[in-house]
Amino acid sequence: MQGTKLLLLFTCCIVYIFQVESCPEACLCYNEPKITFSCSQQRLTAIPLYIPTQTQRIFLHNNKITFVRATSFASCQNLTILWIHSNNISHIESGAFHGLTKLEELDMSDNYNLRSVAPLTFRGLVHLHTLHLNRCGLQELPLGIFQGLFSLQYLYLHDNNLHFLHDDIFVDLGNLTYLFLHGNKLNSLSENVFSGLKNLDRLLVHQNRLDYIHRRTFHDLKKVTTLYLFSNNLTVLKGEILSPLFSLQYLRLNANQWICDCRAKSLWNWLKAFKGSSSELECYVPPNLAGKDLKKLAITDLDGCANISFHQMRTGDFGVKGEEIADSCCQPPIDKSLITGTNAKSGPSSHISRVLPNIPVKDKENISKTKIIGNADPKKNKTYKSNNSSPFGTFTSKVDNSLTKLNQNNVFDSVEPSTVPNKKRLPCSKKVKCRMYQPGTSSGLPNLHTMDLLYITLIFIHQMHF
Ligand SMILES: *[C@@H]1O[C@H](CO)[C@@H](O)[C@H](O)[C@H]1NC(C)=O
Ligand SMILES: *[C@@H]1O[C@H](CO)[C@@H](O)[C@H](O)[C@H]1NC(C)=O
Ligand SMILES: *[C@@H]1O[C@H](CO)[C@@H](O)[C@H](O)[C@H]1NC(C)=O
Ligand SMILES: *[C@@H]1O[C@H](CO)[C@@H](O)[C@H](O)[C@H]1NC(C)=O
Ligand SMILES: *[C@@H]1O[C@H](CO)[C@@H](O)[C@H](O)[C@H]1NC(C)=O
Ligand SMILES: *[C@@H]1O[C@H](CO)[C@@H](O)[C@H](O)[C@H]1NC(C)=O
Ligand SMILES: *[C@@H]1O[C@H](CO)[C@@H](O)[C@H](O)[C@H]1NC(C)=O
Ligand SMILES: CC(=O)N[C@H]1CO[C@H](CO)[C@@H](O)[C@@H]1O
Repeated sequence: MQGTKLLLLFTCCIVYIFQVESCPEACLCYNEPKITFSCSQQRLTAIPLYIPTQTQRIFLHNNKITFVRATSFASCQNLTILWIHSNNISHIESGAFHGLTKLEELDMSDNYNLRSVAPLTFRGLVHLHTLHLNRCGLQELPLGIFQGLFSLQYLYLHDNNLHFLHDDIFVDLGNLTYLFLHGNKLNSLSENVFSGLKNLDRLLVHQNRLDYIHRRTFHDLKKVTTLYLFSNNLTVLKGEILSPLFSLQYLRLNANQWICDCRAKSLWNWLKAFKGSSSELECYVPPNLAGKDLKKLAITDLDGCANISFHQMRTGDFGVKGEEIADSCCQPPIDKSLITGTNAKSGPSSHISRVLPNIPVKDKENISKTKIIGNADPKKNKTYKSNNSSPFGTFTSKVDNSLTKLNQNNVFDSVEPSTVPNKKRLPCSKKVKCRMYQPGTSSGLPNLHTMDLLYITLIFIHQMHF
């Protein structure tokens, strides 16, 4: 009995001494279940200078820490868990986590002002299995940032400002099972962006700005069961792109701008064969199918090629690589020359300006007319045909016909009074006046002609007079 009392007193003394000697006032230090140093929600503006070297877990979340020094955790060789989320960290000194070879979990989420991390920040964290970098205002991830993180299983990068990912950035993450990239500003997924992710199970890339996915982007993702791509700007996605996803069970593709014409056929076929569960795919164009679920259409609804503008057509077939254009049902040879060496995202005008030097004058005009067509809103004009199965998109021969029609019916005929002699129309053939015609301002042309006629008439009257 007395022995127990003595032991209790002794223990108290030891704990007291330990706390006095090594635990800052605002913090809580305890040894079970693990040696823990906890100072959360204490309005700390800096990481405590002295953290016991034997510490295995450090909790510093919900403070106002702004800075992580290279020396902050350097002595804690046995550290396995480090939570510094929900602070205001704007800088991490290079080497801050060096030597923490036992670290398993690092949570730095909700440090909105972090914005960037140095390439070597996580180097050597060979036992890290969870890394939270979500809501850190990250604008980019440097090449090699995840190099050597062979044990990583959960990587949270969502709700940042990422607009680009380097090829092979995840290539060492053979154990990764969750990759959360949603809520960023990614425009495209390149061929090798997900290389090496052979054990990935969940890939969330929704709520980005994706308008291009390379045909081989998913080539390593044979174990992915969940893929979210909803709320992006996808217009075309070939079924073949999804075919490496052998294990897929849950697929969400809703809230994109799907083009439901011949270009959607391979996706339609893939979806028919898909055994898992998938979201709706609301058609965006053509107008008569807008809002309908691609999965519920008949394959014959997808015959033909919708009459859509460059602006609407951003995905897939309009991608950076020529090969992807070649097998499209809508793209003609001329578009190849348009695309070669240009970016999928450049607008019609930049296409044209880059293409001009290599193209004979006649073709230039054809292209500038294509541009006019591209920008015009078909719904606003009488000449718009709701017959979507007509293969307008085949720009080569068909486009010239419809363009000629457009010129004849829509511009010249509606503009020129029928009484105007034919030869009066000739001066406006190519060089000067027609160039002034701007897309969407068809009223510019009639004014020009009226002015011309007026002027000619005036001169005529003038000469008659004298
Ligand atoms: C780290 O843990 C090992 C094994 O548990 C122990 O021997 C060593 O003393 C610890 N290091 C420190 C600095 O506490
Ligand atoms: C976070 O730090 C920035 C400077 O990096 C400062 O301007 C801002 O006021 C801080 N925010 C809070 C909530 O403390
Ligand atoms: C997965 O992690 C284990 C141990 O952490 C490691 O030995 C193994 O090499 C990793 N696998 C891959 C594919 O990197
Ligand atoms: C991209 O998609 C978002 C939501 O999915 C939409 O709000 C936005 O208008 C789209 N942008 C373009 C250029 O289509
Ligand atoms: C447009 O191109 C086609 C063939 O590429 C050519 O036959 C036609 O004359 C061109 N039209 C104009 C107005 O230059
Ligand atoms: C395509 O749209 C243009 C207007 O943008 C229209 O003049 C043309 O007739 C359409 N072509 C077809 C085949 O519907
Ligand atoms: C649509 O156009 C095709 C030829 O381009 C024609 O055969 C068909 O009758 C048209 N359908 C309608 C509804 O106008
Ligand atoms: C014939 C016709 O409806 N023309 C219209 C084409 O579109 C322009 C601009 O959208 C209108 O101003 C024209 O009336």
